[in-house]
Amino acid sequence: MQAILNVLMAIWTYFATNILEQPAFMIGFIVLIGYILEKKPWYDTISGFLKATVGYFILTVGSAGLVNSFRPILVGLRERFHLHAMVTDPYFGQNAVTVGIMKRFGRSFADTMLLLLFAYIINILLVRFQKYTKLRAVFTTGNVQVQQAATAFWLFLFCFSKMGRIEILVIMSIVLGLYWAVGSNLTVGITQELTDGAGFGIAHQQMFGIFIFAKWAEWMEKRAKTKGKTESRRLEDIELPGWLSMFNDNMVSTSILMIFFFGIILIVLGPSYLVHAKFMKPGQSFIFYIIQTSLMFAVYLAILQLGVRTFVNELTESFTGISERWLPGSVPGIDVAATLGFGSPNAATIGFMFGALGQFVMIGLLLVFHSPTIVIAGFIPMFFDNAAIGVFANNRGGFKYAMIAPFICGVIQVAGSAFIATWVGMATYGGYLGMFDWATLWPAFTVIMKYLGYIGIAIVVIVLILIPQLEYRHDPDGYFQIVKDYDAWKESHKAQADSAK
Ligand code: ASC
Repeated sequence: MQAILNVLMAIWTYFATNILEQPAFMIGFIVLIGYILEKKPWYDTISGFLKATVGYFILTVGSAGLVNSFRPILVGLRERFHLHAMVTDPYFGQNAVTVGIMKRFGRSFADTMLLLLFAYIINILLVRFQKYTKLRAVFTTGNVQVQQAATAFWLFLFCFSKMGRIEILVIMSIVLGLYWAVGSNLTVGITQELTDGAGFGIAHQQMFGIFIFAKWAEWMEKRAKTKGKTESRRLEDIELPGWLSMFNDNMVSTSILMIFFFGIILIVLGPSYLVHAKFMKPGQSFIFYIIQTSLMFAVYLAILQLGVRTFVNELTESFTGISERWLPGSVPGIDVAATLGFGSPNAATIGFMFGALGQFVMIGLLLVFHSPTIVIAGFIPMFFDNAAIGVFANNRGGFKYAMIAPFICGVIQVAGSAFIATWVGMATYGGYLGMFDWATLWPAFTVIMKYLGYIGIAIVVIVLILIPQLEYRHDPDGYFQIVKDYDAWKESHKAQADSAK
């Protein structure tokens, strides 16, 4: 028996580390299997697999390029000013858990693979029994699942430090599996509308945030319209006149905005620090260093968007194979970066800038009020959360919300992360995940579970289960149609909207 279990575990570990945690292969294999089920010719199947995998790898090159170039610059602020500060970044957070969990709770983090397995199975079962659960999305971004499992492990141990290994594993798997399924499901409708039916949802770390800000923008805009105010147009519908027209071009606007944005940060860091920290070569021109660094932002953003264009069609076409056979009415949840290839490309840049502004304002407040934890804004939450929220808020409400929503998000990201990381003791280990859901929803779960114990767990589970039910009730006819037949959904939705006018 033990031997069989060991073999199964080895197979799972192989799958998890090589495929699940490498979303490019995960998406590639989903396309491969989808085309096989659709009985496509073998050469189309192989082409689809390669295009999807290569496309996703291109997306990863873009997003890793952004992270690797700009994270050190922001983290540099900590070193330059000798701050004892915690960095909000999923990898710093994961590191803090790996280092701290033994010291703080006397537990090792070796069960992550099991946690991933159970939570993943729960996610798939929830979608399989969709008739009852109303859940439509399977999480496929394994790299972020590991970070979330690590953070959740700490939060659960903080609430239930005496709980045994198995109990905690079971409870965590249920809550995390539900969070993945429910969060990703929340994004399905708005992502279908943004992408005009590309057939995916988001599987990342700000799914609740995106849903809330998208709906908020839509609601605010509707309310403004009924009051007869002028509408907030979408960024892509605005044609700037005269010299401002240069901002109509996404590559140009991103470059200019980033030269200002990173220019200021790099000047604050100063050339001597930059040379000392090996960012700049001795003797290199500071001005050209600033320009080049800032322009790389536009380069990586363009790469990221190329990646999205490369794989999305394959994914859209092939997933019907899987959904028809195995998981009817479902879509895959994928990396949030994929949404940055849709809507207005300028919305991503603007969302990032305003999110950063919100984060800096909140960091200023932490300093002014002598918060026990000072936050250094990590690049990943600053960019990926706010860029995506900018894209969605612009798509549903208009350009005003592409600024306001990320600004509010930035403030909350820093405040929520500082609160939770200080309270549960992760701040001491230098990092916290920092993305929107982990600065809001998960701290709320933690408060509920810490004070209400098992009843708290029950409340969290029930709330998560109820969310898709409420969504379904809101629109029982369109709820599954929007994934099964987007064009038909669009037709009937348009007819409804017209008759409401
Ligand atoms: C994360 C994380 C990353 C990025 C990436 C964005 O949360 O861990 O590596 O965002 O997924 O494309």
